[in-house]
Amino acid sequence: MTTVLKLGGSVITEKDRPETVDRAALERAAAAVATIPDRVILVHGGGSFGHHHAATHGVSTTEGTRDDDAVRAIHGAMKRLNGIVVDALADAGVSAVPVHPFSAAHRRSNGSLQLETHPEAAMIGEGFVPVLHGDTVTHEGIGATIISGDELVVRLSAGLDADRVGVCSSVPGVYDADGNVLDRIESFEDVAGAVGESDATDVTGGMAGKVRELLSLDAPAYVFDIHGLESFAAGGDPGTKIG
Ligand code: IP8
Repeated sequence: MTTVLKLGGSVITEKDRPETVDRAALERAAAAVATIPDRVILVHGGGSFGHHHAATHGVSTTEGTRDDDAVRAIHGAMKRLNGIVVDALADAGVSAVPVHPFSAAHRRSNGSLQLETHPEAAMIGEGFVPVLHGDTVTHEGIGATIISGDELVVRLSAGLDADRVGVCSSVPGVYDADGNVLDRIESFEDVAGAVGESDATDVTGGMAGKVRELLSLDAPAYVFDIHGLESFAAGGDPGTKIG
């Protein structure tokens, strides 16, 4: 069994305070990850590290930059957060190793992502837990753009033939128009009116983008918050099941 799990940036950081980690949440998440019996690939989002710098420099998944200072600022912040996450996982007993998408991926001019998953397959085969993160990536024709953790989750899940996908976010699941958590989403049309748009400093698309990308997977995906993470780790069905 292979599990791909994203820890949302808004879960492990304090999103309104630049470059501030939510230690309690990160340690809780790391302890839960340590209990997952499957082979695991982790991805984490940008939270108050990446999004802050991306917004400052006007960079998004489609708005590129050729300003190398901007690339270093965004990538550097994400590497700092990745180091903190990897260390917390290691302290919890997880064989975590860092993987930086900027050095492993790029976009073609049409926006399609080029990312080999053989290195991650080899890592999990050897017992390591690769930990990737939302990042900036070179984008042919427009310099560099942002790659979201959600896009990485989708690519890794497909490339590694994942059996289960988890997205631990700041909300307990995907809400319907009345504010109730949906148990299951089988098509985007079911929820298009309810999932809304992203907030101002989230440059990668918020819940609508997540749902769209997760629906494209063969494996079942779950969106849940930190309170659902232990259940997901134990094989349960927390939050909203997508697909
Ligand atoms: O928080 C975005 O990743 P996400 C990462 O998963 C950056 O959307 C660099 C803004």
